[in-house]
Amino acid sequence: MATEVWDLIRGEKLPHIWCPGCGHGTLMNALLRTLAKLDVNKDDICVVSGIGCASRLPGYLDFNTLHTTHGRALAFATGIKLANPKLKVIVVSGDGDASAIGGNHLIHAARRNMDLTLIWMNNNIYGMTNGQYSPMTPTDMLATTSPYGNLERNFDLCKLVEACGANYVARATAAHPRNISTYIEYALTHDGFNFVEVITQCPTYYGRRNKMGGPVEMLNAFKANTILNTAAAKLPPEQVAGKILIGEFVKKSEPTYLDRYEALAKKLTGGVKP
Ligand SMILES: Cc1ncc(C[n+]2csc(CCOP(=O)(O)OP(=O)(O)O)c2C)c(N)n1
Ligand code: SF4
Repeated sequence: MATEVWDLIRGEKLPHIWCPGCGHGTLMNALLRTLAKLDVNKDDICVVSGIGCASRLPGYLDFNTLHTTHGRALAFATGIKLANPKLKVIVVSGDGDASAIGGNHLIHAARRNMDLTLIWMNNNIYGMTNGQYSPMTPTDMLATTSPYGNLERNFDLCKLVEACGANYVARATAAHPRNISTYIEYALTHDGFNFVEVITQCPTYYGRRNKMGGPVEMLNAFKANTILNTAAAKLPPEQVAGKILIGEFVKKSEPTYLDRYEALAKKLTGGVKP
């Protein structure tokens, strides 16, 4: 029997904590539909998170789930995967969680090409703690900790993860739910470090403070400012400048950490299980 989305939700945990119009809900919807389509066995999946609005997601999913400490989800997930390589381990994280306090874990999980899927919800702000700027808040934008405009520069985490050596890197926005599902499906069916960035809207802290309108206006802005990377490659740079690039940036099948680990174990034991 085909899996229904409702079968994958912990109904008793609802209502969820997210504000009306929060983009994290769109991501959860796309993730659930993809897992239902793949007809996964619940016991084979483990979803791990750190702390933040984004990181509350696993609590609503009826799988093995682990809500850990801020920034450390990838470290816990690495341990889970090494202890039980048969599990499909999915990490969900916010921009603060994975690019600030958890940035070092991200670099090394991607460098190892560790067999994990990281779904990264980038809403350009620390939502849960009332809107401090994050490493993803663009210069000059307002936050509770940058009331006169952010002095820092944000950066492209997809490029960082690519440089670290991940097997798969893709980006979509909450205005592109079909792309989110396509990229998550690929990530969940391939080995190595799979990174899917989803740009989400935080109307409560980022949108309101920066006078971007409500969730609908923020989603329309994502749509209006987005270009697929394959289309962008055919355009002159001035037409791409300032746009959000979405698409699949890296798609390769280099040996993963577990490939190397298993090869070494075989070499040392001659294939005989201790
Ligand atoms: C060690 C530690 N430092 C700081 C915090 C406070 N804290 C909780 S959530 C959070 C930011 C979450 O932001 P993000 O990861 O961008 O997710 P969002 O809430 O925007 O979805 C912070 C700073 C914490 N819980 N633990
Ligand atoms: S504060 Fe922002 S990120 Fe958190 S639930 Fe509300 S809209 Fe979403």
